[in-house]
Parts: sequence; structure tokens; C-alpha cells
Amino acid sequence: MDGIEPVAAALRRARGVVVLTGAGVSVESGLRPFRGRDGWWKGRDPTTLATPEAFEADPSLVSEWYDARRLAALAAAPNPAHEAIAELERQVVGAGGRFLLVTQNVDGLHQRAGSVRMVELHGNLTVWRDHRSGQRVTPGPAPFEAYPAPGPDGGWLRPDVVWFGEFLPQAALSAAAVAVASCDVMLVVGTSAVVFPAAGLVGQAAAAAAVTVEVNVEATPAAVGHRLIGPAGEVLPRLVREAFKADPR
Ligand code: BJW
Repeated sequence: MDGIEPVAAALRRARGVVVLTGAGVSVESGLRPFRGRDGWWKGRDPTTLATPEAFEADPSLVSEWYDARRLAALAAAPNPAHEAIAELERQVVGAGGRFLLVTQNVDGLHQRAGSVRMVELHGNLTVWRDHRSGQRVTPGPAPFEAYPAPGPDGGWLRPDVVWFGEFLPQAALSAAAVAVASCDVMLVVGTSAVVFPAAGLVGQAAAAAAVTVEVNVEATPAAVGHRLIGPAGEVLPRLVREAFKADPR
């Protein structure tokens, strides 16, 4: 693992900070990552389920998988990694700097930890929409009665997330690109950094001469300047403490 102090010093000096997160940030909350054997469900690889084609071919299976994940997300609590990112935002913004959290996660845990300046690139699992009309609904904390569940306009409910081959929400992606272009430090936390366009933001930050830092239990293909190897729930609180002498709540 690279030293934490140079990264802490860069954070202290930074006028603009971007944090890009992925599923690994929620692993310590008990949620499964997307890739690797831990993410498989009933013998299925998630990458084969998160597509419009999979939903069309087997809406029952795909709905049931997403509903199980929705209920797990609602039952989970933010962990020290989510809390450290929220504290980092408060420190940077409190000192007059710019901050944006760009998450690929759909579980809503960052918001529940207190993050405010953030965009969700891949949508949110707690919101569903009629696959025909697009009308959104926020189901309660009980399992759906049927898979697929009927939508309000005669279609089926599908999660309000971005599947492979679908476009990301333009406003979120534009906000991310603008923040990345003017950031001094980018933290890349708990993501395998293989899904585009999110993964491309790391190269854009490096091109903007930002200090780029990976926080992950293992090194990924992301071309970063620093790697802090370890669980995000341990590394991030230490980093924020070191940078600002603040204790994440
Ligand atoms: C820990 C830890 C701990 C564990 N602490 N760390 C350019 C090149 C090649 C392909 C493309 C390209 N541009 C577009 C594409 C196609 C495609 C793509 O990227 N494919 C690649 C797989 C090759 N992209 C798209 O289709 C995107 N749309 C698009 O580009 O539209 C324009 C277009 C349309 C049509 C044609 C062409 C272009 C859409 C991408 C949507 C991704 N959606 C998903 C599902 C969301 C809903 C759901 O959750 O089910 O998003 S896929 C899945 O991957 C999910 C995640 O957000 C995303 C990233 O995964 P993530 O978060 O990194 O998780 P993992 O599990 O992979 O990694 C976890 C990491 O945590 C690991 O590294 C662990 O080590 C680590 N870890 N414990 C710290 N305690």
C-alpha cells in the first residue's frame, strides 16, 4: 500500500475533490458486490441479468433478483466508508472548496450517510418504473406480491437503474464530467473500474492533472497515481482523520 500521508496532504490542499464509488463501498454494509462469485444469484452472473434483454427474456427472474437486492439495501445501514465520504464533503465544502460524489451504486446508502453533493450514474434501486410508460413509483419495504410486479400503466415494474446498453442520466454524467475536469484530487473507491463511461472519468481526472487515488481491497486496471489497499471502511476514516484531524460521525 502507498503511504496515506501524501494523499492526506493533497486532500488538505485541494480546492476541488471528486469521489467515484462502486459496489465495494457497500460490502461492509453486508451488500454484495457486482462482480466475482460473491455477487452471483441462484447460479447467475449479475452481468447477464442487468440488461434489457434479460428482463425481456425472463422478467420474473430479473424482477425477483432486483427485489431481493432492493430489500437488502433498505435493510442495510451505511458503514464507516459512507460516513467518511460524507465527512470529507463537509470538510471540503466547509473550507470553501468544490466537492462531488459520483456513485455507480444504486443502494441509496450514501444519501443515508449524509452525502448531499452527489450524482447517481446508474440510477436507484429503491425507485421502480412502469416499463411501458416510464411512470415512477417508490414501493414500500415489503416484497412484491408477484414477479414481475404490475406497473401503474399496464406494463411491468422495472427498477429505475441503468442496464448495459442503456444511456446514463445525462444531467448526472455532465455534472460528473464538469467536476472531474476541475478537480485536484479524485478518490476511486470500491469499484472494479471496468464499466464505462464511469471508468473513463478516472482518465479524465488524470488528464486534468488531478491526484488520482484508488481505495480498494485489490488493485484494479484503473490508472491511478496512488493506491491505498484495504477495506474502504478502514482506509477512508483514517484518511479523512489524517487530512483534517476530524472524526467521521
Ligand atoms: C472493496 C471492498 C471493500 C470489495 N473496500 N473495495 C467503452 C468501452 C467498452 C465498453 C463500453 C464502452 N462504453 C460503453 C460500453 C458498454 C458498457 C460497458 O461499460 N461494458 C463493459 C463491461 C465493457 N456500458 C454501458 O452499456 C453503459 N451505457 C452506455 O455506455 O450507454 C451508451 C451506449 C449505449 C449503447 C451502445 C454503446 C454505448 C451502461 C452501463 C450501466 C452499468 N449498469 C450496472 C447495473 C446497474 C444496476 C444494478 O446494480 O444491477 O451498474 S452494471 C454494474 O457494474 C453496476 C455497477 O454500478 C457497475 C460497476 O461495478 P462496480 O461498482 O465497480 O462493482 P464490482 O462488483 O465490479 O467491483 C467491486 C469492487 O469493490 C472490486 O474492485 C472489489 O475489489 C472492491 N471491493 N470489497 C473496498 N470492503
